[in-house]
Amino acid sequence: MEQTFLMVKPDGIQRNLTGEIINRFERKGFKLAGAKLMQITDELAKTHYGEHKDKPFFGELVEFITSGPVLAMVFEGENVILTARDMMGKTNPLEAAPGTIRGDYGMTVEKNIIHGSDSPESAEKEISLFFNSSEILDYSKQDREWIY
Ligand code: DAT
Ligand code: MG
Repeated sequence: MEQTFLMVKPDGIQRNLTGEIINRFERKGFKLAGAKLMQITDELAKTHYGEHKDKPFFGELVEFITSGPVLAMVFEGENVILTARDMMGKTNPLEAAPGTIRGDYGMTVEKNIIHGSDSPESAEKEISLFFNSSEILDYSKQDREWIY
């Protein structure tokens, strides 16, 4: 089953949106396969956001993502990568549709609450960057037959 990497950013944690965010993905029907609260190091932040290293906002992005704890998560389900991106909404919360996480709770592109992998390649890379294989759990869940 497809897996994606999702992360509640420091602003989401500080604003008490963690439970709300987990709730949305759980209720949709996705299955939590891994989760941990962590303080991202400067090195991990730079690797994770490597594709943006030449952008003018890179420094501030690294500073922000390391400014407090984040909740790193792996969610699993059919088409979870693209569906989770849709549920997050556009990068700029002011352009994100109501009903999406960023559309409902965000105001600025710098503090946009959540990260999510944007492709199968980035999902695989990001999951292995943040999690050891022993931290991703393969378990049966009784609701599956009512979801699929
Ligand atoms: P996304 O997080 O939707 O995948 P992205 O990969 O283009 O967006 O950018 C990564 C993060 O960088 C984004 O969540 C917030 C920040 N960012 C993007 N564009 C920005 C901009 N123009 N100014 C400031 N921060 C920006
Ligand atoms: Mg991105």
